[in-house]
Amino acid sequence: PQSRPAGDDGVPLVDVSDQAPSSTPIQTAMALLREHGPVVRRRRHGRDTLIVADLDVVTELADDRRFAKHINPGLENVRAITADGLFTAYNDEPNWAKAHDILMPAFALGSMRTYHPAMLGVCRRLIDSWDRQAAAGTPVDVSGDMTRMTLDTIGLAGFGYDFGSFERDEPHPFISALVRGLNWSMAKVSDRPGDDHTARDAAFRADADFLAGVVDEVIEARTTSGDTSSDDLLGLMLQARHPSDGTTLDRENIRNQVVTFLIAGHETTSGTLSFALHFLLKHPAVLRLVQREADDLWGDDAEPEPSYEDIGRLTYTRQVLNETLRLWPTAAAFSRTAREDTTLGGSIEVKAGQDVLVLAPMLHRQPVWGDNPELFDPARFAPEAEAARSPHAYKPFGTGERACIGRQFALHEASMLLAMLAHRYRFIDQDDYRLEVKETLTLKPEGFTLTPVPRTAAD
Ligand code: MNH
Repeated sequence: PQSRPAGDDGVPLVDVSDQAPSSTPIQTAMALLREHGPVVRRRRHGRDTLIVADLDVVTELADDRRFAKHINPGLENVRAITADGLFTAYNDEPNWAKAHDILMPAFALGSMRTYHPAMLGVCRRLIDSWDRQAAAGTPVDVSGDMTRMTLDTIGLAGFGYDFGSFERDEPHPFISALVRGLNWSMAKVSDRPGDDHTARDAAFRADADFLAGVVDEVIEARTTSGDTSSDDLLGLMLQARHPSDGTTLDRENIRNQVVTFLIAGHETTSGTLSFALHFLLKHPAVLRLVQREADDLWGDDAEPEPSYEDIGRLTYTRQVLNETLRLWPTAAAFSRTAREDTTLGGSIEVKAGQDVLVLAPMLHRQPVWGDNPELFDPARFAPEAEAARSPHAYKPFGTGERACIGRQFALHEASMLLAMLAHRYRFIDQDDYRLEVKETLTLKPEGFTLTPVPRTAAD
């Protein structure tokens, strides 16, 4: 890349037009910031993107009065699948506020009580599968199994639909199409002007139509069943009327929301669980503490029945997940846009409508995290440590009114599974696994396996 010294505003400009499209754009951007500092202007084919990780700059960007969510080129491409669903809606699209208002109560902490039994059922599916592998002494495909688990969870808890992922060797066809669709959205961002992508784009259209068709069947099954309960996301969307105007969401928007939840609700959480298991495998003392916490709740009960309340008591397990999302926030970047012409960081001019990319993995490695930010240490999330730190130093769930709606859902599901796994198994690192981070639209450990061994009284 062509790097020029800092301009008048002190921001290094790096032209990457001559670089081949990267299959790891987040890690490539991380390397750029490691080399040039926490604020960089990246130029590609004449288009500039300001990429930031500096705490003061991110603190300014988090002010919803000055900045708002920006639908960046990647999300713009995802709109071909999810249109005005919550995640990809423009701020001023009426269906954003409408769906947000209708769905918020379904994501409040207390609502996890409703999803808890479905989540627990799916944890048991995973454990049954690991028990079989443990008996055979074969390693488990961690990312594959975490994806099976989170997909079945959002399907059952959200829509009463069973993907039956543990009965399949290959991913569910819906997921294969989804993954190809998301890869298309990501790859398209680095298209070079003039290249011909007709065949690729046609294949994408076929996948997008297939996804819509599957979701329409799920909705159709519910509406023809005569089931008018509203205790899951689908029921709520079909029944709930907006508090102020009394209307419901239209059918096409419901389809966009269902696809949105299936995308947003499973890859991110599954990546988080996979990274967390990687860290537990490499940090036996941390694993011990998670086991202690689980043992305190469930003793040596081989088939514990975690209650909804138990999950709130898994405070150390929660710290492990927080620290995992510090080092590898699985939805690694989000974009902000200026509402008016303004100045960032004292000298960087930003025009109204201009976008700024926040690179969370680098924000999470800034000096506010101490002088050894690469070290995995869940004590960083002890209550006193958290209280002493700026809330803007940590943004794995985005920021402001467009922050993640599913945070409690993800953390409830993930802490339950992690604690249940630590309670039941020790983990053998049979391949001396070295972390390699694979990027789709989200991050996950590539080729990560471990061998679970049921714990005995001596463990
Ligand atoms: Mn989630 C938005 C990260 C789990 C549903 N999510 C976001 C954003 C981040 C994010 C970051 C903001 C993106 C942006 O500003 O452009 N989400 C995560 C992570 C996990 C996660 C790291 C798991 C760990 N998300 C979930 C789950 C669900 C979900 C689980 C649903 C069941 N997330 C959403 C939705 C949005 C979102 C919906 C969009 C919210 C909005 O804009 O109103």
